[in-house]
Amino acid sequence: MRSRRLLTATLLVALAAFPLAAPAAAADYERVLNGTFETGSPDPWWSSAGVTNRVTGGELCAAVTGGTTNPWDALVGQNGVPFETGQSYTFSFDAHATTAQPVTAAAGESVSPYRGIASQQFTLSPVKQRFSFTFTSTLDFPDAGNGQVAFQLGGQAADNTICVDNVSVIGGVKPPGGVNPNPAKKVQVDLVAYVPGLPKRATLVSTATTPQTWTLRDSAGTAVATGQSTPKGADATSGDPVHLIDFSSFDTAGTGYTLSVGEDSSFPFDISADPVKRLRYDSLAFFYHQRSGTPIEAQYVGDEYARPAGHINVAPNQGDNNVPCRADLACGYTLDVRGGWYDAGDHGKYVVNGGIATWQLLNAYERATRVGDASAYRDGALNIPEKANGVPDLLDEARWEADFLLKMQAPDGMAHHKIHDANWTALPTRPELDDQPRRLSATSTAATLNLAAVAAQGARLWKTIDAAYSAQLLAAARKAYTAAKANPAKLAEPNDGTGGGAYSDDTVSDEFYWAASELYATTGDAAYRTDVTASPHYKAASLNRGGFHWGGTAPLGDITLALVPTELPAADVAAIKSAFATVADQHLTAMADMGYAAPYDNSTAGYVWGSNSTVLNNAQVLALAHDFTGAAKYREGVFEALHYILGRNPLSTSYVAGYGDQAMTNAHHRFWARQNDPTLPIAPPGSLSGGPNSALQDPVAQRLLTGCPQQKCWVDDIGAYSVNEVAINWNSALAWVSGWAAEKSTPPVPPAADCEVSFTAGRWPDGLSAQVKITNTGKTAWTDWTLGFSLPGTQRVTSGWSAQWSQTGRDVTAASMSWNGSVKPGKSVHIGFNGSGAGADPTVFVVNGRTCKTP
Ligand code: 9MR
Repeated sequence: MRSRRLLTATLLVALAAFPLAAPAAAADYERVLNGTFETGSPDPWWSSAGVTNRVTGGELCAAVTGGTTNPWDALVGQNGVPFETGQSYTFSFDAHATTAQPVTAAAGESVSPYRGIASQQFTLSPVKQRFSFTFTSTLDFPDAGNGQVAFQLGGQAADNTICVDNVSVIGGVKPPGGVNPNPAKKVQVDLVAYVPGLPKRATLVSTATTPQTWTLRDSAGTAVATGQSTPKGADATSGDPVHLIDFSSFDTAGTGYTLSVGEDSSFPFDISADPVKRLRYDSLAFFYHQRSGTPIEAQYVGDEYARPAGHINVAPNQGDNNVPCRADLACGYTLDVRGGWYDAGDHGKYVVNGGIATWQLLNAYERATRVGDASAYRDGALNIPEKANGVPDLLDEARWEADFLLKMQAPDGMAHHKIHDANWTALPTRPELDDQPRRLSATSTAATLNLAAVAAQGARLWKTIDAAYSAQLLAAARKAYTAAKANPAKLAEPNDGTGGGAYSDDTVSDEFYWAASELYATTGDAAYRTDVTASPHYKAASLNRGGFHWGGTAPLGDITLALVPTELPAADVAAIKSAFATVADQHLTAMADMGYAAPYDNSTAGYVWGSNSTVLNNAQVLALAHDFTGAAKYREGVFEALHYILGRNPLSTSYVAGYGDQAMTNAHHRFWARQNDPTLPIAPPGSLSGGPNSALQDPVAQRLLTGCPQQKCWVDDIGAYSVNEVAINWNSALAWVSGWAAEKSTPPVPPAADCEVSFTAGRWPDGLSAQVKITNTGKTAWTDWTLGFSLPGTQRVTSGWSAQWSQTGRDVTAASMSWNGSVKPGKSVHIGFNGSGAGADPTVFVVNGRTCKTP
C-alpha cells in the first residue's frame, strides 16, 4: 500500500460547500475495485495504523483500536479512484458494526494537500444496512492518479469491528482506462540481441499442432535461414499456445534481423555481443541517477536527467542532515543520513534493500577479481564524478551507498531500518521538491546484519585501495554484528508502510548467516567461523529455485564462502559449489518445459512483486554454476534469462528502458515521470522494470489486468507500482548478470573453423539412411571426437556404423571408436546410420563442443 493518506477535516468543509444533489452521470462506470471482496483479499483496500483489515464471510471487516480522537485517526480506504470535475458520483455500501458508532464515508485526494471532494456521516449498528450519498466532484483525477475514497472509523474510546460490503462509487463520463497493455507479437524474440556462438531461441504463438516453417531475414529483408518450429502446446504461465523456434544454426553477426512465420514477423534484433556490453554499463549508470544528497550533473547524464541535489535541507526539502526518529520512538538523537541511493520510484532509503543492492554490485566486482575479468569495472569505465580517482568505478558507485549505510548505525551499534518521508508524495515529485518531513524508523536486527555483511565485504575489497576506509568498515561491521547478537529478534514492523515501504522480515537466521560468512571471509576469526558452520543455512542448505532476495539472504553468504578462500574444509566449499550446480540443473529442467524460458519458480506464489529481479538473481545462480563447473549449459541458461527480460516473453516487451523497439518507458518513478508531466524524462536506458506480479497489488494493475495469466500481469503504466517500479536491488541484479554475460561474450565465439561436417541422406516415407563426413579443418590432431546434432521431426537412429551412436529425444550423439578417434588436420572420417521416421536434415553440428562449418 503505497499512498494511503489521511483524509482530514477539509472533507467536512467540502461537504458543506457541495450539497448532495448533482446532475446524473452519463454512464454507469464503477470506480472502485474489489468492492464486493469476492477475491477473498482486501487488496487494494488499505488500512491506517491501528486498523487491521480482514475479509471474512465475504465482507471486509476492520478491527479498529479504540482511543483515537478524530474520525480520520482510523481509516480504511482505496487509492487510484478516478474522479472528474463536475461529474456526479453515487457512493454506496452495506455496513454494520459490533457496537453502534458513527462512520464517515469520504472522497478526496490521496496526497498533500489532501483536498476533499465530499463526505457524509452515517450511524452504523449491529444490523447490516445499506447507505448511499451522491456528490459532484470538485477535483479532477480522470486516470486514477491521486483520487481516493475512505471510511473514517476513528474518534471512539473503545475497540470496535466495522464491516463493509458491496462498496460502490458509480459515475463519471470517461471510460475506465489507463495505458493499454503493450501489443504482443506472434513471433517472440529477444528485442535486443543474440550473442554469436550461443543458442538462439524464439517462441511462436500458434495453435497449430504441426511444425511451422520459420524464416530469418536480414535487415534488407533477404531470407538467410529457414527451419521448422517444434509445437509445445498450451503454456499455462503465459496463457499462450506455443512452439519453440531454434535458429542457433545461423551465426552471422549483424543488425536488424527479423524472424517470421507466415505473415507474422518479430520485432527486429541483432546478432551481436555489443548490446550486452552496453547494458553492463547502463545498468550501473542507474545508480548514479538514484544518488541522493548530490546534484545529478548534465556532464554525466545529459540535460534531461540533470537535477539539483535532493534532501540536503534546502527548502522545501526538510532534509536528511538531522533526521529524528518517528515520534513514537523518541530515540533522543538525530542522525545525518545524507547521501545513499533513493530506493526506487520513492525517496525512501532502506538499509535492508541498500544492503543487498550494494552487496550485489560489490560481489560482481569480487567475483570478477577471482574468477573473471575485473578490468571491465576499472576506473573510467563509468561516467561518474569519481571516474578519474584511480579506484575502480564499480567500487566508487557502491561506496556512495556503503557510506550511507554507515550513517544509519545508531550509537549502540544497531542500524535503523529505514529513513523516508512521513507521508507518501504525489507522482511526480522531484527529489528537491519533496516537502515531507523525513523520519528514522526503529533499529532492526535485519538492517543491522545487512550493515555488518556489506561493511565486512567492503573491508575486504578496499583493503589494498583505501586502508583507512577498510578499517572503518570492518569496525562498523564488528560492532553491528555484536549488537545484532545482543538484539537477535528486533523485527521491523510489518505495518509501517506510510510514506515508505515496510521491508519487514520475520526471519533473520539467514541475515545472521550472511553477516557471519562475510565477517569470517574477511577476518578468519574463529568466533565468526563457529557461527557460520553452526548455522542451519551452512553449505547452501537453503539454496533452492526460489533463489535469494532482500528478505532471503542466506545464499549471499554461500556465494562469498565459495568465492573467497578461507580455512573451511575443502569438502564443505565443494558442497556449496555443487549445490549451485544442482539448483542450476533444476532451473534448466524447468526452463526446457516453459514457453518462455526463465529461471523462475512460480509454483508457490505465482509471479511476485519484482519477479524480474528473481529471474536475474536466479541467472546469477546459473552463472556461478558455470563459474564453478565450466559447463556450457549453465552459461546458456544465463543468456536465456536475459532473452526473457529483453523481449522473449508473452508481452513482446523489453523490461529494460532504452533496449529494444518495445521497451518499458513509464516506470513508476517520481522524477522519470513523463507519463504524468511531459517536461520530465522517461526512465533512462538500462533501468529495469519490476516485472509481472500476478498478485496485482496496486489499483492501476487491478483495473487494467484482472484475469491475466501470470507472465502477462504487467503494464507499462506509471501508476502500476506493483508491476512497473524500478529499484536498486533489481538493477543490481541486472548489473551483475549483464556484466557476467558481457564478460562471457568475449571472445564472442570459439572459432568454428576447426571442423566441417557434411550430411547426406537417402529417405523413404518412414525411414532414412544417412552418411556423415567429419573433417578436421583445424591445425591440431584429434585423439578422439564426439559429434552432436539434433534430428528434426520424428526421425530416430535405429542402427549406426563407425561410431558409438545414441539418441535422447532429438539429440543424437556419435562418439569415435578406438580405431577412428585419431584424425589429423585436413583428414576426414566417414560414419553413418539407418533410421526410422520422417523429417529434414539436421542443420547444426557440434564436434568436441565446437560448432562446425557445413559445406
Ligand atoms: O521489493 C519489495 C517487494 O518485495 C514487496 O513485496 C513490496 C511490498 O512491500 O515492496 C517492494 O519494495 C518497495 C518498497 O517497499 C518501497 N520502495 C519501492 C520498492 C519497490 O517497489
